[in-house]
Amino acid sequence: ADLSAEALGNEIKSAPNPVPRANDADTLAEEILEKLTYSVGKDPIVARRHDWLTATTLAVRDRIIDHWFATSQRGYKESLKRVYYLSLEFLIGRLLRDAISNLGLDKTLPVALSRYNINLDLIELLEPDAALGNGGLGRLAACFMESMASTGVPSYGYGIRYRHGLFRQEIADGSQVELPENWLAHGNPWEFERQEASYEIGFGGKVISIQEEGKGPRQVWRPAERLLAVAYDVPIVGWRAASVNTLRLWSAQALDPILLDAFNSGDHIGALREANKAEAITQVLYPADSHLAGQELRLRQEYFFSSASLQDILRRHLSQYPSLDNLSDKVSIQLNDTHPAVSVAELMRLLVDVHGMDWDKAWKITQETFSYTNHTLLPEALETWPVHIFERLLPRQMQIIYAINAAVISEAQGKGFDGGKIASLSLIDEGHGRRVRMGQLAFVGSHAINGVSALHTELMKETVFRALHELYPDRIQNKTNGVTPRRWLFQSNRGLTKLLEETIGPEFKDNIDKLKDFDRFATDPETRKRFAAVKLDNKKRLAKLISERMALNVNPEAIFDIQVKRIHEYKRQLLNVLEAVALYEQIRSHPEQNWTPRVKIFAGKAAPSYFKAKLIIHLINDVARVIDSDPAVRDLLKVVFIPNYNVSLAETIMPAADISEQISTAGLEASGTGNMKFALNGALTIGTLDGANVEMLEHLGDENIFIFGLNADDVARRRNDGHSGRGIIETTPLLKSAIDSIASGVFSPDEPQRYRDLITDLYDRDWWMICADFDAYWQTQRQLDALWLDKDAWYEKAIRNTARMGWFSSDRSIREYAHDIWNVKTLS
Ligand code: B1H
Ligand code: IMP
Repeated sequence: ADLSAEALGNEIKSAPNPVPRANDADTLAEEILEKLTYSVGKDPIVARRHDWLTATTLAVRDRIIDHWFATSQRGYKESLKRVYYLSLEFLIGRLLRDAISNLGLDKTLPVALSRYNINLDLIELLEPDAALGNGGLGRLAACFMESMASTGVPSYGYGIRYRHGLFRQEIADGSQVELPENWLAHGNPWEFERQEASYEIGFGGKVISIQEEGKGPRQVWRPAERLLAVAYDVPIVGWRAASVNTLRLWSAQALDPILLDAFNSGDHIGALREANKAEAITQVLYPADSHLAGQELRLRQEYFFSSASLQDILRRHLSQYPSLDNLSDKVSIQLNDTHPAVSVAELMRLLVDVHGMDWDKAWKITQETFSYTNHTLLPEALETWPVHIFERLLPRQMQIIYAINAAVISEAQGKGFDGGKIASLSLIDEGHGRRVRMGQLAFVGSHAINGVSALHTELMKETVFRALHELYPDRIQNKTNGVTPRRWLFQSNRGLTKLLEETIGPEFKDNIDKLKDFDRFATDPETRKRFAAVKLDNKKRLAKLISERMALNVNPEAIFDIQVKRIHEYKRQLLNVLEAVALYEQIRSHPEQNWTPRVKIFAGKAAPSYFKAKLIIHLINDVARVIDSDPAVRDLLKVVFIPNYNVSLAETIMPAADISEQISTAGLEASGTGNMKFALNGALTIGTLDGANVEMLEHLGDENIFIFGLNADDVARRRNDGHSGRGIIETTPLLKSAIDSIASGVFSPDEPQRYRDLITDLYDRDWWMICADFDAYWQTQRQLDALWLDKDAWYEKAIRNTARMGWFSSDRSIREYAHDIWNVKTLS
């Protein structure tokens, strides 16, 4: 492969402006037919729905490409600073609806397709859901890409083109089963392979010191293994095609086998083994959310995509500017968590060893270029790597980390830091068999470090980064997360979008702050009625999906109480299911009472190796089955676990919720973004004072959100005082009875001991404060039951939720990053 900057097309300094295409249905229909015929190669009389999807995608894609070139060229012509978002995860989901809506084709395209008797709503369901991420962190990266395109931030996302994204989940006999996911099976019409944009990536080997005349020694890394990173580009189109940015995903490829020594010596099999080893790097996404896998292959993934991205960034910079001296004026690199943190050492290596820059200057440029977002404080998710693995895989980068560490430590000593503080800010953890701390590395290599909600940012300063914050008090800042209203309101809730247009007018589509105008409709009886009708419609759609996928009927008139997110102990699905069991028992023992019908809906994946999370899934399914087979209760309470939660399923679920469950143990959910999607669509939140819930409370007003339980300080204090659940269980009859039922096998008669581990945890430790918060949670749920009976009051609050959630748009987050961290202008 030709790796040189010169070989990559820098000659084109300008190009003619693309001729704008007509957007009428006739033109679109013609273009789709043309694609079907000449690109898909199908005669319309035999074309299947999938062929029509491909043809439609290609026709839409052409329109994006025109804008794409315009955006890139503007970047060059105006010498704009570019933002690079480095993330090991981009949970983008389906792209067709997004593209159609952002290009403004959502009225005409369905008409065009109807000429061929094709229904857009049906064929779009055939698009695979690109699940190149686990959960919130990956979806945030996807919302940010769309918002950067919408607000006109010249930017690139860099990540990995996993051959297999997050596993598909099935439920068999109540348990999670993981099946491989194969999103590329039918090809991917959104991507463009760029064989010409490929870079060599090395691993292992040794570092040699070369003495050059008149200069100091120069370090040269001679890797033992080498492979290629090949680029695949996906265009990301912003709202009204304001701009089109690039998501560049790297795929690993063996170096041309002819170049391999093994091949030269006739060892074909050996050469192929090398090829397989190389390609293994981008085979699969690690499926543990907020938990460190710790395998060597993961570190290889991290370095692989970091190095390829940095080489590409430097190549692009040098194609435009004479040197790297002005790199930080023209480049901002955002590290999405510590997964790309090795970039700090790699950029130093490229600047110093490869481009011959002196160390101090390189360090200054590095810090000015990088910024780092922290997404979790959970100890089990903080990335550290054994020094011996790091050293073996990345010997030069390890040397660089030692050198950086020495400088930081001497700075801290100069300021009189004691041994304890030095140990805690050091890039090397000496306590656990010597490990490299990626958080500390990302921190010291960046000029700005941010948390993802106000509470989380304060906790960062007090906990993991306490010592570094004392040393560099100006670096940590907050950037509260957001979600894109295009996907999470306009596309997924067309009924509500229409109602908004007809009440407050269409301006909110370009300025989401205008949603506030909806507030004064909260007391209007007509609007309430229409809002309720939209909600019911969305609930019917979800009910239909549940009935089709699970052969289960749910009543759309009941409260839809929904918790969808990764299954994790700290997110406390167990608290929710305990409440369901307690409610079940109450309904059984007091059938005469006027119970409010409820459907409790769960969905979410557990990491395949996370035993307790999988046990919680099993419990939810067991409870669902028992309740459903009880004729005395099943019309009043239903528990449903919908398999295989993903972005597309979320698009149907979010608009259909009456109650949104955001009940993490306070202090542990960094932000949450599902909370924002639900509230934007008019669900009422039951939640703890955690993550962005705290700021939602401020924006919504405390009468419009249902907060319960311990706060983060309470949790920390109780944990310190050796809290356990036993005493609480003994004095809380509802809780005790629910736990006893589970423990005695009421829900698992075939295996009465199945949930023993969960029960023991509650009694002995209650680490997640489930017992501690149970009563407050129960009471708050009953308050919601009562409110449901007063539909006027309910929908007034629901409407105010939608009206007041505009601030949680990811456009607002991106404008803050652009202004406070990246120093780039936005269009609006
Ligand atoms: C979040 C992760 C995460 N925080 C490690 N941390 C991973 C950590 O594969 N891994 O090794 C994967 C993911 N994900 C989430 O980020 C937070 O828990 C949410 O609270 C937050 O809303 C989201 C986006 O900031
Ligand atoms: P890259 O920056 O090399 O990845 O180029 C991506 C796209 O940017 C190209 O397809 C062009 O549309 C545009 N581009 C690249 N180089 C130039 C240039 O020198 N002037 C204007 N546009 C350019």
